[in-house]
Amino acid sequence: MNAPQRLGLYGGGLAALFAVTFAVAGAVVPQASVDAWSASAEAGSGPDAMEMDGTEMPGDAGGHGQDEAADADGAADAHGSGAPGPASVRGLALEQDGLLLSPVTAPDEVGERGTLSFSVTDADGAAVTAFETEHDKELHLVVVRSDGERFRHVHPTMSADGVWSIPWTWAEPGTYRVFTDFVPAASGENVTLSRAVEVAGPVDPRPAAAVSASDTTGGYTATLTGDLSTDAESTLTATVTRDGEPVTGLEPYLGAYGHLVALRDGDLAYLHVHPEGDEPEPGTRSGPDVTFMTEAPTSGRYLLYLDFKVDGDVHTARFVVDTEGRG
Ligand SMILES: [Cu+2]
Repeated sequence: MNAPQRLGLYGGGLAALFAVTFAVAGAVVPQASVDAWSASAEAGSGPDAMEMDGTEMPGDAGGHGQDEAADADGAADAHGSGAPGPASVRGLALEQDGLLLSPVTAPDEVGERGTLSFSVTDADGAAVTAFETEHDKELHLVVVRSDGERFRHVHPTMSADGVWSIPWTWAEPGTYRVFTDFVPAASGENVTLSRAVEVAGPVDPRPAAAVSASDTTGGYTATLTGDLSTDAESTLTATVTRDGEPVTGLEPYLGAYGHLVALRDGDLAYLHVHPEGDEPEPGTRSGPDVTFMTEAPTSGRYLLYLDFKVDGDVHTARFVVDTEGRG
């Protein structure tokens, strides 16, 4: 197939796909999310290439946006016009660097116990089985509803043939974004792939996220200080307290004393965040502060999720932050 024909097919497929998406999810997905996911798909990936035969890749030019995003960490790598800002935008497509996220299998209905599973495939359609350990795990799975609710960050296990799975139950209906964050051994470069998954049922989406730098969960209060900047990497510090007293018993979790996931409100673009400081030794304790470095790709509102571990339990606090700086 030549390029124009192929593009035509993708175009038709996309039009049909989004028509269905609107019909199914129009009531539950913020329009901004749909627009952004659509724009992302048009810019970068053929969402249905994978289902057809697992081998047909988007055209060479098609993945350009993702390439730039992936390279953005590497500074002066010029890809010509339309280069995004210095911060990387990830996770808006099921393809990056020639790797594809397979369709996600999960329970069909709310409350149904089952398994969530998927694989990562290479350009030949073969499942990738060699991953590097990053933040203590070979693959991080983040699942969140399009309105930022029902966040989960978990770690599935991989079978010998490259199928990742984890026991799964949906607590509420809605449109979910399923992110996989990993480093394939072949490239050593971090990749974030995602897909949307629909869970049928009536949805009562949360109102627009209000800015909030503090959250209480499981008796612990986490408060975020520092500015999220579009101009440069900046430092964000989460401080954990209980009954007003600083918590100094934070346990190592995922190679740090906490793990932060940052998503752009509206399209759930996935930011790269890294903890500051050396990896803690097992058995050590820290707190009440945990410090992270990140940079926002655009001005606007971001949803931040902090996982921290105390007395063997992992808690997740959510913050809603607007960027500082230009814009
Ligand atoms: Cu993880």
